[in-house]
Amino acid sequence: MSIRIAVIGAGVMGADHARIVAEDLPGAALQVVCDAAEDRARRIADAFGAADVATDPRAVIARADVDAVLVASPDVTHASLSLACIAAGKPVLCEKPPSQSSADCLEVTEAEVRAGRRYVQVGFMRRFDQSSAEMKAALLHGALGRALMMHNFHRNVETPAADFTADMAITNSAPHEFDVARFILESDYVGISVFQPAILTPRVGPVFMVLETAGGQLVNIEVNNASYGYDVRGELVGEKGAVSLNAPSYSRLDAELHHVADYAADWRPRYAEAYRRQNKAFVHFVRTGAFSAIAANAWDGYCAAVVAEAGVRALKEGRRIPVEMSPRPDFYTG
Ligand code: ISE
Repeated sequence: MSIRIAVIGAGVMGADHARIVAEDLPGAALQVVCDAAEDRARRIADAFGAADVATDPRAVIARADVDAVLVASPDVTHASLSLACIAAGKPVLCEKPPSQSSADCLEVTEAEVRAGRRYVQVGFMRRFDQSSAEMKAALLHGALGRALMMHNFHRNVETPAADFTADMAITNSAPHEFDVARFILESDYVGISVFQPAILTPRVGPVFMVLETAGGQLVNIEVNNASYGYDVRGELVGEKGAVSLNAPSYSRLDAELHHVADYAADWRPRYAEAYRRQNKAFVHFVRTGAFSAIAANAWDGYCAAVVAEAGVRALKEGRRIPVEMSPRPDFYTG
């Protein structure tokens, strides 16, 4: 029998997840699309053949015909909806970040520890991206020697929201790098410094972060609204070599003394395969109870939120801020 999934939130990511569940996820069925705006839920439900629409997420989580939940509503709702899923005993794939408040993220981990089993997979999909997987493999297999530095560029075409601020570049965009660098280097962070160039356009200007890991590495991250295309790059530099991320590119136009490759307009095409793999890992978890070794769990969500909070302070106060985390519960080791 198919795993019946409710998608909560019918915005950009909710619509994309609904499409993946309906069209690209063997063993899963799109049961309900839920959004505060019923017409928006209806549009997505009709487009992808969902069995039902709803406007009350908590009622949806409680439904007997819903086996698992995918939360893609606004960031501020993620933690409370994840808690509702844990209380209802329903596995949840929650879009990142679980909350922009580390205290809320910690509450989610505590609820899971009390429940005594994993419920929450966090949507840090870059862990499932083939280029990131190959970066991690190169490090693990010794091709690089010890890792020293990781450079990251994260350029959006435009600000993801009209009211996007430099703080949100740190709390909404950079958590992807906080998480994937921590995943690849297998080390937590101990400090973060944040800079901005003195020349800033009225749009959110670049934010440049430098993080230190407990393992002694440096990680730098540029988050920027670059206009020309969605462009994520990364390079991991080790003692003996370096490995860079390549974006998938299926063609190149050569004409009139130029060679041209396209950029995506946002993250969905760039990470299409990563989203598919992530969602498949979630369905496997729901079916078997085995949490993916690659996927981010609630503790990983907490770690990214702590770093983001320190980053916001570092920007505001213009100084390095130590990253201080609660001790990791045994529940999340191994
Ligand atoms: C957005 O919320 C995402 O999660 C995208 O993956 C990221 O690239 C973008 O910067 C965020 O704003």
